[in-house]
Amino acid sequence: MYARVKFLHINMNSFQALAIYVMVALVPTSAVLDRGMLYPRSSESRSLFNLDGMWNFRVDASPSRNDSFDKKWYLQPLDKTGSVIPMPVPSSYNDITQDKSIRDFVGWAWYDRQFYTPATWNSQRIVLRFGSAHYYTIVWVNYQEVMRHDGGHLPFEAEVNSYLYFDRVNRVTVAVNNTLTSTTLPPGSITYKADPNMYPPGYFVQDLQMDFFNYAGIHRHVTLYSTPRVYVDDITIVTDIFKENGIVNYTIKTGGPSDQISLKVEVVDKDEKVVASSTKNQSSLIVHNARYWWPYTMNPKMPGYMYTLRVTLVSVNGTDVYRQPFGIRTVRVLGSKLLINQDPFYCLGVNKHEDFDIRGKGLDYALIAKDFNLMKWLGANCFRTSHYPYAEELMDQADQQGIVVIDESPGVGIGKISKAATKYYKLGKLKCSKRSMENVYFQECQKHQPNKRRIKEQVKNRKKKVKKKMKSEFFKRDENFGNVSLAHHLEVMEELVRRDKNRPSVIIWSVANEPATNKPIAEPYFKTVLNHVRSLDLSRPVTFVCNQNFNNDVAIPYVDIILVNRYYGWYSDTGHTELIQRQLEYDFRQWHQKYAKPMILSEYGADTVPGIHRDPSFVFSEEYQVEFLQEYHQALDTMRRDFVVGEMVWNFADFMTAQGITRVLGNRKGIFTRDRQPKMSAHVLRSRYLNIANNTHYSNFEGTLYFVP
Ligand code: BDP
Repeated sequence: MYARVKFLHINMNSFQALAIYVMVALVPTSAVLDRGMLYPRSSESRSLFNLDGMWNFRVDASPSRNDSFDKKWYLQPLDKTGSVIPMPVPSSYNDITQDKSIRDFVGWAWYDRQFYTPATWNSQRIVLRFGSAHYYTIVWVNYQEVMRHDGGHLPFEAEVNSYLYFDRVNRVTVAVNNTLTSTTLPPGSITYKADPNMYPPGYFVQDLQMDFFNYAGIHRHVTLYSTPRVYVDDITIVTDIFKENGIVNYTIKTGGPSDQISLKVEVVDKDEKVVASSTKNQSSLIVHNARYWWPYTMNPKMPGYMYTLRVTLVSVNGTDVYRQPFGIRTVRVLGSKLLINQDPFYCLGVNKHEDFDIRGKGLDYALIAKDFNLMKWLGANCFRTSHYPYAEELMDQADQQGIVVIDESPGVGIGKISKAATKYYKLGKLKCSKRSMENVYFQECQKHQPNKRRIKEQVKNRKKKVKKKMKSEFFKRDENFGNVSLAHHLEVMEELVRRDKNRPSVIIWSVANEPATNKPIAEPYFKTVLNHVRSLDLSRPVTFVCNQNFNNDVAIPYVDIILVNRYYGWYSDTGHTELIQRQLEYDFRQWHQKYAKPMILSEYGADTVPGIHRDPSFVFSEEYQVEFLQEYHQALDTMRRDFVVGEMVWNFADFMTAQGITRVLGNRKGIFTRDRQPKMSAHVLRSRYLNIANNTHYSNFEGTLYFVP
């Protein structure tokens, strides 16, 4: 990572200025992540072998949910442990069968399959990689454990050479557990129903703190790939612009035995022309007359221009070639503006979900293509990966098509904290100054939370009642702001940055959605998470998505840009569209007055059942959704030339949720149905987005390129 510096206003010619700029820009300012998670790409030195397809599948529905481990299912073919069914990979397993107990299953689900390793890979390094699996995953190859991974939505991999056979068939076994607890991301909880008159022994339910179906399984590609023994492990690219030139700051990490190696690093344009090169593992390259990466609404003629950093590593062990796509662009928050390549950007946005019939959250190329076509049809130039990181194959489309992404972690609904923990937090505060709590929150928490002896000492002098409560509630750690949660959150953010840091489409990191940032403990927690992400990547603004109020939120001081979700006229003052403008404007102006940071309305929406019509409008009708959105638009129009830099409708499409009395087959706030047909609101939003894209004076958008109905 590199220090970002402002342009130097000194009298010199532009080449001198550029040279100085590059020198200053090269100062490393943050710890580079310890290892890489490059997307598996074939090259003259690398091969891929895809393990997608039909796997064997069975769930461990034993009352303890642990029979499979007691009986060591991982030491035998899965079909020897009981009856298996075919299960597609990638896909969620929930909606594949006719069996309700599989749809709603909570616990360990098991997969296995056989494969052969290409004999030509014998002398290569071989890696087994999962694009994602929900959530806690253990992987065995030929009955030996090779890796564990905590959390869904992000890739994990391990070198598997020593586990593989080249002369006979191999087996990969996967156990994946979708249980959500107070320390997972997203958090949730398991409630045991104790009343023997009403429930059978051991009956439990999974409670969610999120509004989407808890789809589970192996959701993305499973890939076996080969590299030479000495290989390109990681590439970090941070770009800058200087007049018409692009500056490509890069760092290469290599892996394997540290033999003598030599590197060739080349910037290659779309015509395969090498436009800059170096032989160093860390340097700054200048691309003269660069083509910048632009969102398609800011440069419809050449949106999403991608270069390739071609890295060739030569060692006595052979040659490795890796081609990393990247774009040349900058993102800056300046006053109340959000700038891309120094030009103000206005987000005409949608919030999405990875969600579709049958495959649930499983990777689906047809759906990705359709959704990008729909976003373009709509005139949307921006989406948020609500509420977790999306597939790499989907993110590639955002890069290539020039659609901007707010990249969000799975930190959705962080909010549960027991009364005892709140009390304990306050108790801790008495001992440590506020300052030390904030600065060394991590260490302080370690002192405070898991240390029973210390807690015991402190509660000794307190009333018996409090002591009892603290013991029973607090030691269960039934809250989301504890040390375990924080450590996991930091790790997940590292995984996300590691995966997506080179994507030009990603302009903002969002660490969470709607956490309880009205609670005092949220301040050190989010300060720690936000600052950690900043330390990993100084080149993008960092934020979380907030649903608290300007007068009670404790974490907004630590963000670069304010994202707020609002449901005036839906969850409050239901049906009263006439109040929306007043309420939204008052609210947003208060935030702005207090913090003077740019703002995005990151969610607003109303459930709408397609085909239901009411005039005058009535909740759930298509007319209500249209009227509701239009009221928001009027309020946004009074602020968008000022400090509001974006709007994102909730939601792009209807999506599945848990069963509940407020959801009729899922959340219906989509402007498209779940099968991607437009409601009336989609046409209204399209007209607005295309008009703004055509008429904005903020961008260098030229002429009328879109049909405006
Ligand atoms: C917001 C949440 C989102 C929900 C939405 C809703 O961020 O996940 O789906 O409300 O209730 O608060 O529709």
